[in-house]
Amino acid sequence: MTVPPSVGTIFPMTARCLALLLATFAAVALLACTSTPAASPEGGDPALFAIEPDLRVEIAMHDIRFEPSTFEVDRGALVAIALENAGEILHDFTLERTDIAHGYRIEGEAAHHHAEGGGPHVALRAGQRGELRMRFDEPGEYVFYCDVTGHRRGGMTGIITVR
Ligand SMILES: [Cu+2]
Repeated sequence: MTVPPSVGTIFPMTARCLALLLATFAAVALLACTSTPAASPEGGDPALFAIEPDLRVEIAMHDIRFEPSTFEVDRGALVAIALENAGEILHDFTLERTDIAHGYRIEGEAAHHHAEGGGPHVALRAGQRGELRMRFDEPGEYVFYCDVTGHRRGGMTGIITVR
């Protein structure tokens, strides 16, 4: 003879399952929020956009090279680099040195999130434009490159000479 389960034994189990289910949904929702932060179309120091740059340079990103890949700038000058992704795939302009004063603005939706505290880095989708402003306080040669996998090794790199 089988004993039918009483209401008392069914309900606690259902409540526990429901609680577990809700907790799982909450965890998934939280994970979705933390893993995809809102990508900002601008970053760095906004004060660098409140003043006129001393030098303007236009750099096109092709598949896979920068054109031009070198330019010179005076120490202490504010340089504005107008970037355009003229290629078919995602590219970025990344400065090797991460301690350089900079600010950027991207037209349209940002390709991805830019890490807080990182150096100059502007990622652009095909056809997208952006502007990166930087000021170099020390003379020397500063390497920039595209951080998309394989691009730097493939020759997508350049040098800024600060006099
Ligand atoms: Cu690239």
